[in-house]
This record gives sequence, structure tokens and C-alpha cells, in this order.
Amino acid sequence: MLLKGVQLLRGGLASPPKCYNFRLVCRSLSVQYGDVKTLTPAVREYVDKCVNLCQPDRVHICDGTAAESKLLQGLMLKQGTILPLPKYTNCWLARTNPADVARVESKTFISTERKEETVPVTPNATPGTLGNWISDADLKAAIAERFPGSMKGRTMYVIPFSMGPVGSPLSKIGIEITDSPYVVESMKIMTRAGTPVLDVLQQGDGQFVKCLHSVGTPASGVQAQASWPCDPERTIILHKPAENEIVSYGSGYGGNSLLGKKCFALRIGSTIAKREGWLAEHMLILGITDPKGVKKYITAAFPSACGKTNLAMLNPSLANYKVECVGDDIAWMKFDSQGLLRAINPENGFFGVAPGTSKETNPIAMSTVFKNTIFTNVASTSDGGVYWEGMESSLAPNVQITDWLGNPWTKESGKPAAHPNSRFCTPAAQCPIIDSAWEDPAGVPISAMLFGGRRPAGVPLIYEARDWTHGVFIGAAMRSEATAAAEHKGKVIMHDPFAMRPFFGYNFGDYVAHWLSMEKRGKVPKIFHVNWFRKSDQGKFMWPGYGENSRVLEWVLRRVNGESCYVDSAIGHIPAEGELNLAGMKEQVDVKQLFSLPKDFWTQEVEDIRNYFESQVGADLPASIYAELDKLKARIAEL
Ligand code: TSX
Ligand code: MN
Repeated sequence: MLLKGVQLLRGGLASPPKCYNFRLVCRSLSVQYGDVKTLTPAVREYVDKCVNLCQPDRVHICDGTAAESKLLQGLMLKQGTILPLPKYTNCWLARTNPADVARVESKTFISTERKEETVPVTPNATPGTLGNWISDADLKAAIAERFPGSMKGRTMYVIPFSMGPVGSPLSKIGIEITDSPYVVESMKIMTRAGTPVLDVLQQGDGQFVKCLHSVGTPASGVQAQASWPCDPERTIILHKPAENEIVSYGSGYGGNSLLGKKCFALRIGSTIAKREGWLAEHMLILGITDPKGVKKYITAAFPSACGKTNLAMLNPSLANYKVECVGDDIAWMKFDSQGLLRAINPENGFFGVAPGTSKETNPIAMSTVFKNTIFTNVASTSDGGVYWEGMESSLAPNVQITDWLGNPWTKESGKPAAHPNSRFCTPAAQCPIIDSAWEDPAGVPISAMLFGGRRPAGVPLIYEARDWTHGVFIGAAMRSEATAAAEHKGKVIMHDPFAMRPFFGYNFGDYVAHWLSMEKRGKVPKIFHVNWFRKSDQGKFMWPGYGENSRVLEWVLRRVNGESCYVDSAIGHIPAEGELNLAGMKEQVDVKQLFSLPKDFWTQEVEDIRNYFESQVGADLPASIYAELDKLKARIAEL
């Protein structure tokens, strides 16, 4: 082992700090792994502060090597945090505490000086759904109630990581401090983590996003599950955009603990992007090559349960089309000196929902995830493999299944084998159709952006925005069918503007104004809205989806090339008769129904959107967006 025994701090044991005040006397502490001399003074100062606050027994500075992974895997095996999956190569199963299985939106806060910097001012005290604000005093109190001594008895890991290719002008650096080896190993998959990042920090402007994470200890002092320490009752996720700082306590679950992803790349990222004039979005990025060999890049923003990862890895049914994947979740986009919008995927891996992923729905994902992958809360099989809902066809005969809680499972139980939010955490580089330019430091040029949703009624397969402002309106008005909260029953159509509702780093009204302003910064791409999920009166999906979606992408490409293959409709441009390529489709598609615009549906939709805008965003929503809504209403009235 690489025991260096370097003194990290000045020495001299002091009494434990009582509050969130970093100017306390430092404790003496040895670095168990890594070399403090590789840290910049600013990073070292941040580590010092966190050591004083959290009081870990030792510090480990992550180098990102395979040897380090071996070490931490051994540790996690001993602690029962992970189980081996001998059916595959270097794959592991983590089972969380059943109270720590998802992001906790209600405990996620953004702190700005004034509340209206974070959330729109809603009229008549309407409860807001576009983020939670916390005052600086309450943020400090929340930290003081949770962090002092929170890492006692544990190792503090220091993870230098880059969001985006190491050294790219579009990339940003973070330092995550955590007491969870699971977080370290997951961050090494999801981001570029390790010593090379410290070299860039040494050579560059030295700027980094501060990310502090602790799984914590319940107030009782007793962990419900030693293999998965957490403190669900006091879980909190805090963001301070003005300081580029994230603080997360109590949860080891990905969205709450892998701070590079939602917290940094989206919430803090969107605030940096606004300051610097670019976009940080919840979008996949795909490359598509047509039969002539012409390649374009498209981004797409969809709410959850719309198959975003499936589209990012599409197997086109149209002959001689090829889709390649740049990313499945996040896009950072900036105009280059030519005025072209260029995108990078800031991530290095896929943290995908496992249930529903199968050879039928996403064969590319299935050939990505069975090596070097951390599975969380999936079921396991007696032959050393994994299992989840949807994987029935790849189940070997005569295997026994253990559910995500560790109990024997059969289909007859009526319970899910895998948790519905169970995940694979897998390196993007292993994706067989990863795009050759996915790590290009300049990013890939974006020709079109798709918005979409799961809309069982009224919304056609595809329509195109008439111009940029109309497109921004379409993004702001996005809705999607979701499983309702436990107290309700069935499904509801939820608003999820830009698929960013849980991820805005600042006031949504200001976010829309920023989007509108992009038009004057460069050549903006065309915007489209897609819906793979429209149902017939008989309740059947009207569009086969999956590979057949390449027909929709073909029409997008023809529009990008300026072909006049459209007609105007009340809601935007739709394919002219015969211009959506349906040649050779297995099943008949009722195109007339698929593109119909029922007047009563759209009249209600316009009213629902108006009610949403007025109650949730009010006067903070730019007037041009209300004007788009008025124009839509007038067109619907003519139907
Ligand atoms: O991911 C999906 N996509 C995008 C694929 C690139 N899904 C799965 C969504 C859950 C995450 C879809 N489901 C899609 C789709 O385009 N379309 C549908 C709806 C659908 C489901 C089944 C059939 C047809 C449509 N057909 C049969 O089952 C035979
Ligand atoms: Mn996502």
C-alpha cells in the first residue's frame, strides 16, 4: 500500500469545531494515500476546511488508477457495500439502504442572496415547483447541524475530476470530498477523475467547483445498515452558485452523491453557463449519418420515462442510416468563433435506469454494461449475474433470483425484482457505437434540438418550431405523462419545462430569457417537438417507436438541409403529405390520426399552459413567451 505518512496539516490537536467556521485550529492528520504536494494551494485550503469540519480519521487523495480501484473494491467487499458478479468482468452489485434509493427533490436547495434569483415570484403564495431556495443563514445552520464530525472513524477521499475531456476549453474541474468509497468508484466511471486533473489545475486558472459529500450518521448514532451508511432523515443537498459550491449530506444514492452530474453539470453548470453565455442542458447528444455519408449532430431533451438513453443509442430501421452516441444525459453547448453551436458531453459514463433495458429495447446498452460496471439495486441471479424487469428473455434456465433487497424472488410474488430506479454505472467508452468525436475538446456542431414528452393524446409525432422564440416557447411548455405520487392514482401529465424542472440552477424566468438571448450570440439550431407515445382511441400506441424513430430523424435532417417538406399547422410545421418516409414499415400507421390536432384538446392545452406559466412563473416569464401562447391560442381558435 502507498502509505506516505505525509502531514497534511500543521499539527496540534484542537477540540472539535462546533460550527461551520473553517478558521478553526487544524487537526493533525495523516494522508493515507496520495500526495498533498500535488494539490494547488486553493485545493489544499479547501481540504483543510473539510478536514476540520468533518474530522475524518485519514485522508486519501484519489489518483484515479486501477490499483486504487482494486484497493477500494477490496474495502467495499469487506464492508459488504458491494457484492461480486462473477458472471461478468469487473462488475459489482451495490444494495443501498431501502430508504436511500432516489434523488430527494424536496431536500434540494439553492442559496442566493435574494430568493428571486433562485425561484420565480409566484402570485398569491402559490407553492412553487421550480426549485427550492434557502437563505445563507439557513444553509450555514443546516451544515452546522450535520457535518461536524460526520466523517469520524472514516476515510475522507479527495476526488479531482473534470466534467468534459481533460483540458478542453469547454470543460470544468471539480473537487469532490466524500467519505464513501462507492462514490469514489462511481465518480471514476462517470467523470474523468484522478491525477491528470490536478495537473490541469496546476497549469490553468486554478478554478474548481467545491463539492462536499458525507453519507453521515443518524442522530441516534446507529446505522440501519452498516454496508450502506446514510442518514435519510437529515438528507440535504445544497448549492451555492455564487461560490461554485455544493454540499450534500445523508445520501449515498447517485443523484445525491455523484456531485459532478445533476448538482454540478446541471444546477451549478446552468448558473455558470448563464454568466458565461452558453447552455448547460439535460440533453442527449447523437450523431446521425445519412446514406450519402453526411453526418449531423442532434440534441434531445426528454423528461424521465421517455427512453432518452434508448434514443441516444438508436439502431435505425431505415437502411444506410447510422446513429452514434456522444452522450445520453447532459450537453454543454457554446458558440465557437465561427458562430457554430458546439456541444460536449461533460460526463464519462452512463448512469442509466436498468429496468426496461433489454436486447429488444436497447441492444447497444446491453452490450455496454457487462464489464467494469457498478450495478445498484438490481436483482441478482444464482449464476453470478444481474436481473431486472424487462430482462426475461436473457434469463438463463434454472437460475434462482435474489431481489434488490437480498430476498429470494419469484415472479409470483407480484413485487419487482429490481428497484424501479435501479441503475447501471458504466464507462461510455465501452459503448459499441460511441461517436468518434465524443471526446473532441472542441465539441460537436449541433444542427437540431428535439424537445419531447410522453403524450398519450393530442400531440403529433413531430412538429417544428417556426423560429427560435417559438422553439423556446415549446421547451417552456413541455409536459409528460408520469406515474403520480403515492397519494394519487394512475398517471398525470406533469409540466417539465426543458426536462430541467428538478435541475434549474436559477430562476426559470431568467433561464428562458437566457435561452431567448442565444439567438443573438450565433447560428441557432432548428427546434422540434417529438412524441413517440400517442395512443389511438383503442388505447394502442400509434407509432412503433424505437428504430422506426429514424424516419422522424430523417425528416429533421431534410428540414435542417432546407427542404420544403413541410406544411404549416396551428402548432408549427409538420411533414407535408407523403413527406414522412413510411416505406417498408411492418405495421400500417394511421398518419392522419397521428398528426391530427383535436380542437378541444388544444384549447385545453393552451389553458393548462397559461395557468402553469401564470401561477408558476408569473411576471418573471419573458413577454415574448406569453405572446407565443397568445398566437397559439388564436391559431387553435381557427381550427
Ligand atoms: O425508449 C422508447 N422509445 C425511444 C427509442 C428510441 N420507448 C420505451 C420508453 C420507456 C423508457 C418507447 N416505448 C418508444 C420509443 O420510441 N415507444 C414506445 C411505445 C411502444 C411500446 C411498444 C410498442 C410500440 C410502441 N410495440 C410493441 O410492443 C410491439
Ligand atoms: Mn437525466
